[in-house]
Amino acid sequence: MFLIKLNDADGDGIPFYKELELNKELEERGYSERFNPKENDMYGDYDGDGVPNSVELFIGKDPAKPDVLGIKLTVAVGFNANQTYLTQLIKGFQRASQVVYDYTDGYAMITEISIKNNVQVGSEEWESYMVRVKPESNDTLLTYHGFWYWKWVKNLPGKEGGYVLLFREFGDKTPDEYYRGIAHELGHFVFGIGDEYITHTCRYIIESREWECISYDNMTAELSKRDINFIQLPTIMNKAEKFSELSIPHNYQWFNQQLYELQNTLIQIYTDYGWDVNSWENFTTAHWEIKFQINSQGVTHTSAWEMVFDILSKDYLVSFNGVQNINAGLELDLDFNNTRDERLPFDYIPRTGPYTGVGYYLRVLYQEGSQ
Ligand SMILES: [Ca+2]
Ligand SMILES: [Ca+2]
Ligand SMILES: [Ca+2]
Ligand SMILES: [Ca+2]
Ligand SMILES: [Zn+2]
Repeated sequence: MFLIKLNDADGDGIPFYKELELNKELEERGYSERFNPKENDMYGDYDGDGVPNSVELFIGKDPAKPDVLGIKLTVAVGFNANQTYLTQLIKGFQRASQVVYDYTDGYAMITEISIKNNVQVGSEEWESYMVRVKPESNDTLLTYHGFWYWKWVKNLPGKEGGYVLLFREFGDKTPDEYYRGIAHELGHFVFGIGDEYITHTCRYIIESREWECISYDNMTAELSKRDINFIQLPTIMNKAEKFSELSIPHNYQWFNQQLYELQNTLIQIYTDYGWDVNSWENFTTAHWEIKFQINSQGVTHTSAWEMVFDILSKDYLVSFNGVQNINAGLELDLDFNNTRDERLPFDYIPRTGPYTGVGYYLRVLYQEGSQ
């Protein structure tokens, strides 16, 4: 007991010598804030990556180096949710945080949600939240304007138009059960990644007033009728319930090769259904066709991980979907060689996990509303 007191006089759980060590690091990196051996530094965020000092130490990150993105979300609940539902909603975000931490291989997590209960759907207040939970059930979750998370972060005009739409229930699942779906939507909202369960070949159906895109489930079924086995991408942007990781360059090598080899069969199948298709490229993923800029240079045809790497890494400024020059300012070391990676390491294979229970550290701010 006596020893512990000596080493951590301020009681913030960070040993005295560690605070001095971190201060040296902060100084070297040019940050102005310092740990104070006489004061509680738990809640500070001296490297500005969005994750509090104590959380970084608990999960094995560095509080003096921007090495994990802390995502902060505001959430409006469009009905008078009871305690049980609010608990399920919070659990949903805790678990979603862990899925995001997994698919970014430890480089992003949700650090804070500000929930307001009982907000009138469609009101001006409703539209001032990044995530909106509608009172009804639905069989799909939606993101309006991928990447617009950064409009909110930068407080840009028109940010209200970009948001994540959740529902009281997704199918018959409550948020604590559909958290993988939330993590998929944050893939769109925060990182600008596109879907990998559908192609970019879509058409407008006048009768139903809906867009229809060729999906890989449909393609799988059509090909299986012809005894052809089709392999889908093993990614969370394809099937959130089944897969946990993001696509890498290698995935697209074999996936697009497969489309190329099946080109004639696919063109025949979908031409018969009235689609205007003439090349394997019509069957590539919605994500693959995303166009964005890095340091003002146009980029297209990349895997999800390459895009996420550029957004997170301080070497690049990413512009996409009307949001200019975004970068989370992090230093990534995905190959663990103690040197910051300048690009996604060649032949990078996403890690399983990490599972550090980061959801436990989610900070929840709660406000009761009245309609
Ligand atoms: Ca201290
Ligand atoms: Ca921090
Ligand atoms: Ca850090
Ligand atoms: Ca992972
Ligand atoms: Zn999606």
